[in-house]
Amino acid sequence: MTAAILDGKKLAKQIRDELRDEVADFIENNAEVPTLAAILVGNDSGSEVYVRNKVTGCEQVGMQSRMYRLPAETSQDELLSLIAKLNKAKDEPVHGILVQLPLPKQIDVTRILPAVSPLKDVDGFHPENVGRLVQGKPRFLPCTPFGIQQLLVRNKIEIAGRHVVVVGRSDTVGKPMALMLMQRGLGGDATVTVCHSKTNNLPEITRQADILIVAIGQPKFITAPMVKPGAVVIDVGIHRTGKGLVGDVDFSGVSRVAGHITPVPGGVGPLTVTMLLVNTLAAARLLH
Ligand code: BQF
Repeated sequence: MTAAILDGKKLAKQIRDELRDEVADFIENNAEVPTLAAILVGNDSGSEVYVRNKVTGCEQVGMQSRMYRLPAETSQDELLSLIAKLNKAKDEPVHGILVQLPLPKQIDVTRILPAVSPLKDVDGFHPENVGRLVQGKPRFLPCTPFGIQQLLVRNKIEIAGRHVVVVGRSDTVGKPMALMLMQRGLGGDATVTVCHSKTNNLPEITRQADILIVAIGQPKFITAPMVKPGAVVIDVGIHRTGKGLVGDVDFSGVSRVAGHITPVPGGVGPLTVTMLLVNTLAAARLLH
């Protein structure tokens, strides 16, 4: 068997095409351009690329963005005061605010995420928005899980009733992904198992997955024997190596057993950025 590629780049382009029309409508009806504020603290090279992808994405769909670059030695209070200013943003509109992660170590992320207005929290990381997701009334869905859910739904991959195994339990990907897929209704109704670095007999569990979602942060961690023949494999990992980007999945081995697989690059990544744009338009609507 050789797996069908789930093309995230192509779907991202399609969703951006849809968004461009919706953004144009919004501007016509509200005389205001949906605007994203992106805060980058320090100069981590990955983060630089990610923020640039987001700014470029805004341009592509006709939204505005403002980038706030703070030096690596910025204090927590300095960051909090910029966020407070953007929360208000009276004279010039800011509809969505994102603080690029990870943050330098002098800043406690658990102090920063609750400081972003929950109505502008386009990453969906504010505790109120996390709580809403848990209770089945989401406001902003976290971008990576949102993108993965769209990839499955729009490729007509059955989710309801199937066994999804999520490998990784981060607050940004694994945890919200599990919640979204176990939710009732479209894009949900799955049976979800969450595994992580301390799970015993991991291959025994991953082999039971109809849909295997991997966000464990270790290059080529999932190998062919860990995958059930015909399974759908979603690779969230991104690792820079001498031979380019690789994911958490050993693509060449796993694509021989899986039914569907996402590539790296061009799989989940472009969708993560695109769902941020979707959330920014949603934030602009929320504030009108
Ligand atoms: C692609 C991210 C880890 C930690 C913080 C396109 C992106 C990546 C890959 C991108 C990511 C990863 C982002 C590709 C944003 C995804 O073509 O494969 C886009 O920009 N991402 C982030 O903002 O923070 C992260 C991963």
